[in-house]
Amino acid sequence: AAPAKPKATHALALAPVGSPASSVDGFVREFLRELNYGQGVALSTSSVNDQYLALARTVRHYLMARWLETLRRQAETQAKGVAYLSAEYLLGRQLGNALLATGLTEIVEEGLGKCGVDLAALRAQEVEPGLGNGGLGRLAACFIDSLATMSVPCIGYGIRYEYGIFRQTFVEGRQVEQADSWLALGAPWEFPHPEAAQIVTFGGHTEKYTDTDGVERSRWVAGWKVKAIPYNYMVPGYQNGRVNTLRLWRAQATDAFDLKIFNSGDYEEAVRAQTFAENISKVLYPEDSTPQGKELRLQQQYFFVSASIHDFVNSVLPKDFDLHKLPDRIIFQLNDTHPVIGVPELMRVLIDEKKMDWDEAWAITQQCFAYTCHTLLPEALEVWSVDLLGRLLPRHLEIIYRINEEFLERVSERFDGDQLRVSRMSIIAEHPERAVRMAYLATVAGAKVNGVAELHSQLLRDKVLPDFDEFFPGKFTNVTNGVTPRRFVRLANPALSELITDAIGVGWLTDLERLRELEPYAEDEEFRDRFREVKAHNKRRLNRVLVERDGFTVDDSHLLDVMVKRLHEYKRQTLKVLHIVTEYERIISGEVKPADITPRTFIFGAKAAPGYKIAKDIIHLINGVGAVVNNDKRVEGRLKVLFPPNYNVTLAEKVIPAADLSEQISLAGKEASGTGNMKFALNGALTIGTDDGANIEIRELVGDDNFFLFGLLEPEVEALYAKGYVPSSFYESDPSLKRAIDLIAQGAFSDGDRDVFAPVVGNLLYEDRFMALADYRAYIDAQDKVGAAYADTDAWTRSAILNVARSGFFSSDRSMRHYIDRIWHTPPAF
Ligand code: Z16
Repeated sequence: AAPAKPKATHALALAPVGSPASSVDGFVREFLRELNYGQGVALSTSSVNDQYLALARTVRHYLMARWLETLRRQAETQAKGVAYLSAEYLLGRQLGNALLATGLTEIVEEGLGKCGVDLAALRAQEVEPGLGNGGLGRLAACFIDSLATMSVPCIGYGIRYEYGIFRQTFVEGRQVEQADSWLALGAPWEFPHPEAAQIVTFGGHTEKYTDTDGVERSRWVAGWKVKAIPYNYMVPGYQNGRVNTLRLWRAQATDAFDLKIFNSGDYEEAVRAQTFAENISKVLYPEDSTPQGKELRLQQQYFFVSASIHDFVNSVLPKDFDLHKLPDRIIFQLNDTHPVIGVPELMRVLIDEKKMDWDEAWAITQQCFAYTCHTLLPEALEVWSVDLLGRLLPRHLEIIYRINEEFLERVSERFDGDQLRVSRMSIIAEHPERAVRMAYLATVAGAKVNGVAELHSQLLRDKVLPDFDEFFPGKFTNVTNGVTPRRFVRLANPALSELITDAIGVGWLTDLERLRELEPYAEDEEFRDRFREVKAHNKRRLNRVLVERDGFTVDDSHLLDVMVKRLHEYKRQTLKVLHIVTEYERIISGEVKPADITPRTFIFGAKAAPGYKIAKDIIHLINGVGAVVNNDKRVEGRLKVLFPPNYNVTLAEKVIPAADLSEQISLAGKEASGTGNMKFALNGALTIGTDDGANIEIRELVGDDNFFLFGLLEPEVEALYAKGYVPSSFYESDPSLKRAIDLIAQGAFSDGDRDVFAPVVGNLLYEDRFMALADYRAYIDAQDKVGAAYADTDAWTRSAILNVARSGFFSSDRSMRHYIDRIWHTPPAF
């Protein structure tokens, strides 16, 4: 059954006994108490950070009674819930969301005002927890927000990295990474519970023994261990009285440093074990989509998954819980392959620790996991060498071997000893080295496997795992991603939110399909004026942020053309650069007069994985192009290229609401879904995009007239690869492409130095894995249409309004409803 619509009741009516009074004076009292007694400072001498910490703690008090009540009811009802297992949560700032969830924003603003404190300044003081890379981590954050808002029991499990995604700076246009010390000024949102630590073991060997019941068993004699300390975070629903939990683990040494060695003077040796253990949760791996097979990464994965499963089985569940009923109580959702080691871990817990027999344990395990795949890139599908896995987790390797053996036996039986098929489907790859294919393990163990957009799910089924689809009919499914409208519409775009509410009333924030009611307003001239004023307002707001942050200015008369996402070749930031260079070349060659083009500001935001050389070169190139274009008098200020460093959730919340044009230009078939694309459409930007990922669904919904489609289709991409793709032939046959590439090659954006960008140029001409040159002509033509369309202000605004009105589908509440109904079977609890 479809879960009931969450109620958007006003928070004031819900304040339970024991929570601070929801009045301005009540708030002021609480705030000053936190400042004086919590921070130990007087208002008159307090720093902005003191005030921020005191405010955060005050706001969190308002959620406390609801959190405790949620936990109490969960313990009482034992309702089925979700354990979301994710190595990443890209949460964004917490204060604004907590204020929105409690409905306290106005009271707080007024109360702080009485103290002479500016809420905006305190908001700006928060350092966002950047515990994720990009789409996958942000998706996890959106999903837990939606589950809390829909009153569905969920516990998010992950890692409390001491350092999140690196802080990006540019030095002479090149990316330089800095450690992200997000905890340095205090962590007011977390609740550490060292007393509830779990022990996680690694290494050693396995041995056979005869148990007291006479049964032959395997046991793991581990070589070393670390402590996992849980840090709890509140996940408040939107004004519905529910607060779920996010539990992130920190690694700590089981023993304090060796005092004897310390006293002997060898200080480094004395803390060696400590340093080693604590490295496990030290820093987030900065790879998006292309993980590195590093041992520490596998340690991180097992560390958080093992701690989480033990925590759930031994601490969350009641003492007398019958583990045969585990599937009625929990579903572990695997966010990509990162937590898939949880499959053999649950088997080990059930068999070795709870003494279940194999078949029983396997039947339970298969009902307790579901797996979401987020990519198709072969280099992104995680594989762990048998050598490493056997060294770090010998018992798990044994279990994986047996799962594989029994699985392949069934395959062989079903397909008459078809050995080719058996080796294709083996969880263990033999080449180039023996290795465990984590996606296969997840697929065999998971009750369901889903992709993240229609096209992606279809390709997953047809191209990546066709044998498995045949073997497990009904296991594969699609759930198109979504984004939370609380953060990405209400918090990020208050002006648009107010306009929407004025038009269609309240309630849409938890029932986003209601945005459809805006459709008729596209024809309303006054509404269009107000809509345009909202955009202009958001551009001015962005201007203020960028002036202060980077010294950049944004002109609100310019078309704001935005490409923000991780730097990756498949996403094709180079194609965007080729467009900008083409426009620039048209001007300096005299082909067009600056006054005749639509003035545009291009905004980039992108971090490159520190070891991804070509991606870093592309960042350098964008900055090089910007430096030249922005300073060339001949351009007359009609083109501007801005690349604010350190794009993150906080900046996204300012950039997206200001955008006119959303760049979603990945090579067809390569972007699993994209979620930025949804945020832009919901904020009234038009998309220029390929037939890829969720772009396809966006276009179907908003309509062809309100979307700029270009480029090869996925089957055409495949055909071109098959036929043999020669990028230089496009360069030779398209003079405008040739001029753009030649400008870069000749050093026009590197002070005449032809070497600096030679790797980028060479890559494009002689490799171009993602066919930027093949799509260049179509892209330029589509961009010319964009420029012309923007000149018709009324028609553009109509399209922008229709983008908002028709994008309600992309609420993560809808994604969650699909998971709940088709995969998890976890109805709202209360
Ligand atoms: C990631 O962010 C994604 C895929 C992946 O394998 C690893 C990481 Cl860290 C992204 C996809 O690239 C993107 O298309 C998708 O929208 C997002 O995951 C959420 O599903």
